Amino acid sequence: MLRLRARARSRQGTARATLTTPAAKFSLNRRTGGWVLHDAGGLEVFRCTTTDFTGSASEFALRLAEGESIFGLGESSGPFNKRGLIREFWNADVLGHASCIHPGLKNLYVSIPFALSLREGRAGGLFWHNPGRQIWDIGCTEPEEFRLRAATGALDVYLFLGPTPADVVARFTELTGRIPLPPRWALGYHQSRYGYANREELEQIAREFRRRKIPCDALHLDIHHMDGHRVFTFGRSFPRPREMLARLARHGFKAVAIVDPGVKADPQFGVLKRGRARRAFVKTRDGRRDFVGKVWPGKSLFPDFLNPSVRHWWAQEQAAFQKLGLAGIWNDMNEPALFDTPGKTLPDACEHLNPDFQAVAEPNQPSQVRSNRTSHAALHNLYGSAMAEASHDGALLAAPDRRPFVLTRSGYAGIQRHAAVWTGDNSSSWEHLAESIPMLLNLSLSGVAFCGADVGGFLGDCTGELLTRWTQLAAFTPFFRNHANIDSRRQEPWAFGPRTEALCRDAITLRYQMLPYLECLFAEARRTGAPIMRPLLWHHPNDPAAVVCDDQFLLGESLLVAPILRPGARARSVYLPRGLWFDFWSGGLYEGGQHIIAEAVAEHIPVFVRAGAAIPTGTPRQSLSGERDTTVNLHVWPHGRSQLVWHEDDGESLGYQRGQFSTRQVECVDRGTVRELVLGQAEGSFPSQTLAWRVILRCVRRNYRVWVNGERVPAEFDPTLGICLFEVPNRPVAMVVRWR
Ligand code: MIG
Repeated sequence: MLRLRARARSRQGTARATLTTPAAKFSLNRRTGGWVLHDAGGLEVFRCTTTDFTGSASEFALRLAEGESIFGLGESSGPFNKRGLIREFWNADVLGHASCIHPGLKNLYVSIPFALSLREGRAGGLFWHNPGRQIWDIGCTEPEEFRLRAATGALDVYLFLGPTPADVVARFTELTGRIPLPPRWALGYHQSRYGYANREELEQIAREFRRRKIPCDALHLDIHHMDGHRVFTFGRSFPRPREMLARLARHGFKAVAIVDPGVKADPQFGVLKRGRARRAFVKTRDGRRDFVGKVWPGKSLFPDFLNPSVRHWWAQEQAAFQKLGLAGIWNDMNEPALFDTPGKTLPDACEHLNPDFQAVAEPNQPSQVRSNRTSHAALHNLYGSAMAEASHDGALLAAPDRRPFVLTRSGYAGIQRHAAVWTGDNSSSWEHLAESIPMLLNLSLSGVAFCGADVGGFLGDCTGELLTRWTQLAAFTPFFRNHANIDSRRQEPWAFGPRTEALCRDAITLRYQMLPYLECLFAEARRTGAPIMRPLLWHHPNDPAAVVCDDQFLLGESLLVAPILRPGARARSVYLPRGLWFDFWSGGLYEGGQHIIAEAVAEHIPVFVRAGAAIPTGTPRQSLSGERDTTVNLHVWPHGRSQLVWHEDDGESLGYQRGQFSTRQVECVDRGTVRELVLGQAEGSFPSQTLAWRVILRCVRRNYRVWVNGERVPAEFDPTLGICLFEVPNRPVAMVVRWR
């Protein structure tokens, strides 16, 4: 609302106040606290019927229009459309959160009180910036009423205009921030397990990947590496960690170590001593004593990450640890999760002294948290985000020009600025495989573009078929990590025999081939806030069948992924939105705007390509460290047009933040008999490493004559593959490639 005021004409009568901008009109009834937001066309975006800020809690209610759907809300289990449900924002450790195990589960590890409303193809957004407990009754009690309540704190609400979902999310992420570019290796495949118990086991896993030629870039160290669960340590089962990490690095493996917030209450422990000396820990309700609670290390103290000097101290501690050769940090239990308190987190009355935390990215927002003393209850949902920010800072202290990789379980709106998010303890079940799709789509719509679920499922025992289908799906999700619980059966790609291994290898290899496309999508997410993994409604908000679709997703604009979600499935129904689509595997052409039946072969899941797409791909490799490709494949599909921003940078330094990247528009134009690929002039100061484009015209039946800026180049036709292939030297000038 404040943002609206900045450019608005306002009129304040006694009973009504209105704000008018070229884009919208907001009118407030001061007697009832009700308000209405209309867009420029006079259409209602939100109507608030009552507002109540008497007392310490605040509350307001919106009217739900007929056919209105509500998406976003950060991380949640259950259906994609949240209308009809009650959701709570209170970060908590929930074991096995699939809705079949926990029907009606209301809260999870990440709280993002942001709603994307969609009605008749028009989107609007709402964010209630308040990190205390919130309860949203989204048409559950009253089918046409969306009631929002917070237990503490201010009524600090932001409204975002569409008309498209992309407009809303662009504005929401303008406020809360967009993802930084991850290091390139982090886009590869990660392998984890709770826990690789010792150095030999970890090194054996690394050897197996290389021996079996399964691409892998990262190995995760769960709590077993520590000395008695003391944070930032390596215990005796991982001797000479520096040498171990260097050795893994030589074989192309980055190591990511878990870091939980609890600091063991061991008076001899350096981290504890230094933290105490700095008064770094969350206090009990009287504000004088350090709060002590139980978690993995036993009795533990909890760093007060909401305080900037504590974040700085933690960053230093982490940097010293990371300098051993750790490429990434994995923040777990940072809701924070406690074992023995009634609420399984810090008690509400615990005190934070001098909290000062910029929860939203936009400077000069009045909503920044700042005071002398605040109860934990008022700030609870920020604890995870504040820890992730400290971790991100720590990574930068350890290596000032290297892109941090931080993975977090807990967070609040804006978490994407500091960490990737994984969806915590799911289970090895088909239900949870299916549920990971709406979960990741809603997280993505809430600004968290870099997200993923534990591949294969965390709790329980996976099967070869489930692992295969999960790996085939997750190869198309932004964060791609296989992880399993301590008492689950082994879940590495080879754990279920050679057939599963081969299928998983193929899926992971395909991921590596897709890397250039993925990099473009990450760059787009950074530039505009657009999710990498998108619901169909992102590009088809006016198509009711696309809007409800929660068992398929788009990877960028061009790929439609329709995973196999049932054991033994021989086929599945796939909804293709309007337009023409190609079967990615067979090249078959389909008319969209209908459901089709796709065959479910074991080798891959159904994937479709939008007609006219251009998809850059690379050579498969075992890991992403090392030289990048000098030739980029550009697969061009017929019968349509498309646009993509090609992005290139060094993949590891922060140079891109200083403008050291290069981009160019890649446009496919269909002029009937003549087709064109227009490569815009390269922009930006990063010298392109690409020497040539290998253009692959897909689904063609004959050879073509090809011109690059008017000059003929030779092309080759492969009738069995149905492709026509030619090379275009990569020059920074604009190029028009034409074929007929
Ligand atoms: O109490 O570190 O979600 O990924 O393997 C469980 C052990 C603590 C929970 C995480 C999971 C991790 C596990 N952790």
